[in-house]
Amino acid sequence: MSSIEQSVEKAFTTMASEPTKKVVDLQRDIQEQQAHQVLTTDHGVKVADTDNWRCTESKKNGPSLLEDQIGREKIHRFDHERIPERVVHARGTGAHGYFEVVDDRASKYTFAPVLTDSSRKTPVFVRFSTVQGSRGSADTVRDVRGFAVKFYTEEGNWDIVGNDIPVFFIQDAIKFPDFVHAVKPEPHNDVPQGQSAHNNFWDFAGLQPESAHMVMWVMSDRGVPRSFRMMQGFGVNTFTLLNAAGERHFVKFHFIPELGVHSLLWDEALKINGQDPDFHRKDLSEAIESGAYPTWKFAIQTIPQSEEHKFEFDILDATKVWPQELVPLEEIGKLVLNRVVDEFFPETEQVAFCTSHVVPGIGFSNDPLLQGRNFSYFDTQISRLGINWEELPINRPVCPVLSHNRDGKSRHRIVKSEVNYWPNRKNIGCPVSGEKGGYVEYAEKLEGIKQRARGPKFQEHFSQAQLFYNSLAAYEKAHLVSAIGFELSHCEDSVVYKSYIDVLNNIDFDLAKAVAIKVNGEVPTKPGRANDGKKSKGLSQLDFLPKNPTIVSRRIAILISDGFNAVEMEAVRAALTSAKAVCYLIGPRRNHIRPMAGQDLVFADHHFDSQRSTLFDAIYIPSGEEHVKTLAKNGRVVHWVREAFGHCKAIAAVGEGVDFLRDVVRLPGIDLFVPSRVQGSDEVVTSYGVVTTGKYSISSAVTDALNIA
Ligand code: HDD
Repeated sequence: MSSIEQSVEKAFTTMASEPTKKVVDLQRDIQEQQAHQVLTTDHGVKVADTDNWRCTESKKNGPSLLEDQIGREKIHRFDHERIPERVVHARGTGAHGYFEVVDDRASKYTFAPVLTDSSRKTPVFVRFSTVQGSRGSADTVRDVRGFAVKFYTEEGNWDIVGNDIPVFFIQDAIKFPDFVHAVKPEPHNDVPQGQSAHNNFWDFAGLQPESAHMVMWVMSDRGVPRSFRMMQGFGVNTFTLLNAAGERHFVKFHFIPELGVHSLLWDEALKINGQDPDFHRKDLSEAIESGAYPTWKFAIQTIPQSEEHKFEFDILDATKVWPQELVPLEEIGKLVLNRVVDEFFPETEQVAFCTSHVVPGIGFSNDPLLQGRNFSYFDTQISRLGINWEELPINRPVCPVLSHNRDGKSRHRIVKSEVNYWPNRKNIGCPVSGEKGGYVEYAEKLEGIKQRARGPKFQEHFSQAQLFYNSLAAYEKAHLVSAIGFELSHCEDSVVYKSYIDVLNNIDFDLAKAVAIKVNGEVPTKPGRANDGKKSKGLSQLDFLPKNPTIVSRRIAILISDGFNAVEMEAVRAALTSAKAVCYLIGPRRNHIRPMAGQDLVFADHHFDSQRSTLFDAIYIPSGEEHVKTLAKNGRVVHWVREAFGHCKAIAAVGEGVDFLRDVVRLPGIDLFVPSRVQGSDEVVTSYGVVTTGKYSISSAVTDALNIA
């Protein structure tokens, strides 16, 4: 065994925090650059001057010479740095991690060791993305989020190319180019970027009512996640599992975040787009680097082959969920992300997923969306990365690869063999039976007429859109009305915004009326379709509040200025930090801030103008008379606190900080809730937006820190 193979072998059996087999595999290609290392050309010759193009008589401004091969190489390489961005999901970020089986009950359904062998730790690479915007667009736009997982299994790579929403806009892959053209910037002016609030998207959605269910999800709070770490992931399409007895089940894949499912408010999302367009990608890497590893439960829903037709909806229709009441979730695994990439381009940009990449024990269904996807992904990688894209370090499997496929542009692998075909006299690269691990497709009986048509159950588009709407909490419904109202208000063609009201009226009469009033639509006088009042579990985000709410990795701003109480602040900060929240001191300048007399200087991490309340989950205002007077005179700080209050964030204040808070947020109709008293006389005031926004109060950590009775 070579030393690389030995380290690869070792890595596969190591513990959670140690590198996975894939991470070790990538070491072959990683070049650690050292300080004072010498610059060379790409052909390895040391470079003497990288700043001046060779020219004649430089002092007299002579022309640059074509002969300068060092200058030419530098420009050649630069000219070709960009590759085509992904036609959708161009904006994204990724991380490494692993997948583990926590319950081997899936062996009832599949013989795939990745889903059944609890002794395995399968390396994964996950890429999260937005759909509509280009590579440079902002993170917190209203959009679907991609949730693509590459499992580097011992049986080959398996990709779940999913989203944070369990259904899709269309039922048949042949509609994908129409849908994408409609949602992307319009052809005549290339507007808008990173949003669906425009004529063409809503025009298409109105005329293609199968999108109604997915539109409801994207317009709900799901469209503006607080973090990639706080979203669900869904395989969306119906796949199949095959067990050792040769029995087949239909399956849907789910990832459920341990932190719960949380969203931004739309106002926050809009502002963060400008304040920090990289908000989500930074959030992911900061969490991983601080050891707060994002973790998801992995669950499956299964339906035996014999029960395919037992449901009101078609289980192969990607615009439908399988309600949990009918098909319960079974938790079988855990996904953990524990390592950021070393270099963005070769890893996150060059990673390429294919729904067609499955391993023995996992297969496809006749879901017409999936069938088309199975063609599209491989195809798009050829134009994005070239035919040998599977040899790129991030894409190559960790198990042995031997095929008779050869050549093509940018072939990396060097294969030492006299034969590249089958059958051959040396028996190299021979196919093997299913018993020996060969991928054998399920033998499925088919009969019928070849035609361009969809099954009868594919014709019904509104019942599950209604189920979703009915299952939302009142505040979630209100957010949804505002979101559709926002989007339709950005459509200038009245045909578009007026006609979508008809679609909404097929979902819910009150919803249609509320939106129509907002956007100048025709207010309906009777429901387009009765609302049957049915609800289902697992659709509202409130169903995903974690059992043990946590402030781990939550960002907390501590507002300080000269004369603040540093001793008290340090006590609170220590409590918050030990609860693994991330605290930032925000002051009038990024420099030393002078606390109360006798206390040591404290260095502020940022100044009030450089950050905004929207970038934090909670605020804490320490005590200190002079400090509070300074804060009160600063309009930016007053805005900070009012804005945080308006966004229902947890706000803690102590001593004079409480008076300041009262003055600042004393708005008509809003009463502050004063939950408890600090031992002695100081009060802690917390505004509770917890339930309505899914944000957690920092009050328990503050309570502990200040030893509140
Ligand atoms: Fe797709 C990318 C998810 C339908 C064609 N898709 C892409 C990515 C995700 C999804 C997460 C980004 C992968 C990455 O990070 O590199 N797509 C979905 C889901 C769908 C779906 C959940 C519905 C169930 N997609 C879909 C259809 C087609 C495509 C029906 C075409 C017929 N998707 C593509 C693509 C992309 C892509 C054009 C662009 C970049 C890429 O594949 O690698 O081929």
